Amino acid sequence: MTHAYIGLGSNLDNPGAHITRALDELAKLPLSQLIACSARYSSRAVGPGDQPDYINAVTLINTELTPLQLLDELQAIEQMHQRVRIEHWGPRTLDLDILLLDNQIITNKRLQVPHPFMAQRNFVLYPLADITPNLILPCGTPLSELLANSSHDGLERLKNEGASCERNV
Ligand code: ROI
Repeated sequence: MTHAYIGLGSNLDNPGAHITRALDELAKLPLSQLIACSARYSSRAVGPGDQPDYINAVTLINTELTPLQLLDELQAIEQMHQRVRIEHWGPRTLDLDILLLDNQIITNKRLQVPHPFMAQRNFVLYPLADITPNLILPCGTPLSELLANSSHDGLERLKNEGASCERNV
């Protein structure tokens, strides 16, 4: 059984609705249980051009899927949201990122864990801290240390509505 933290992001076609649906779909993943959801956040887009703001959240699941099986399942959910990759780091209906899998370090051509950019992204760090404030990353760095060096700029905590989670925070 692996603890998997998954980042959710959307900035197209009613992002809040995509996040709500994705949470329901994550709750139905095979061999897995949804354990906790962060609050939702509105966040200024990181990336090229003038993109709409994102809605971001993080969930924690327990899973018996292998890392690549989990990745396949997440990509299938993204496809159900008509995810189209128009441009690198461009706007998207739904992005599901594997952030952490226990203390595993994975460098595979399809999957890198921990997520390579998570430490620089406030829209990942703050929701993670909602779920597990005392989290230590596989490299030994406490999440609290990353948060202390992370700006709150462009990030707004929203009310958590409609999430299908046993433990909303
Ligand atoms: N920017 C924000 N604010 N939130 C995201 O989820 C997000 N996802 C991305 C890129 C395009 C890097 N920018 C983002 O993949």
